[in-house]
Amino acid sequence: MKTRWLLVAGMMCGSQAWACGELTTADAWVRLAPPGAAVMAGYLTLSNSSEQSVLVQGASSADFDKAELHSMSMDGGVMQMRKLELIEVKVGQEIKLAPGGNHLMLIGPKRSFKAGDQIDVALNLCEDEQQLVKFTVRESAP
Ligand SMILES: [Cu+2]
Repeated sequence: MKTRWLLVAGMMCGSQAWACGELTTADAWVRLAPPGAAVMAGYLTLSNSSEQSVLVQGASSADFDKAELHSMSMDGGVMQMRKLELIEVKVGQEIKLAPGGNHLMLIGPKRSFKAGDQIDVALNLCEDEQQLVKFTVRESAP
């Protein structure tokens, strides 16, 4: 009995990994930061018009030491940021990462940026898929 359950669980995991949906991204931008800033914040709109939900499990960029998904909230008048392990984009759902809310935290820039520069970011989706998104460096939201 126990063996059979393990087998079923294994098959379900397998089909889930295979059935990762696709994301459409829009308005991907990174806020221009003063020279020497340790972090930069990226924003974009994620929408899922596929047949399967999509888990965004983090991100990476060759231009930064690391990238994390963060939430932002007011806690007793103090702005708090927390690392999110994942963001789920359900079928038909649109999720905006925007100033004051969820964002992509780009940590440890490896070069300097000016407005108009492009930053390539790979979003880690589902088990082991990646989607490349081009962010534009801007002084304010598009
Ligand atoms: Cu952050």
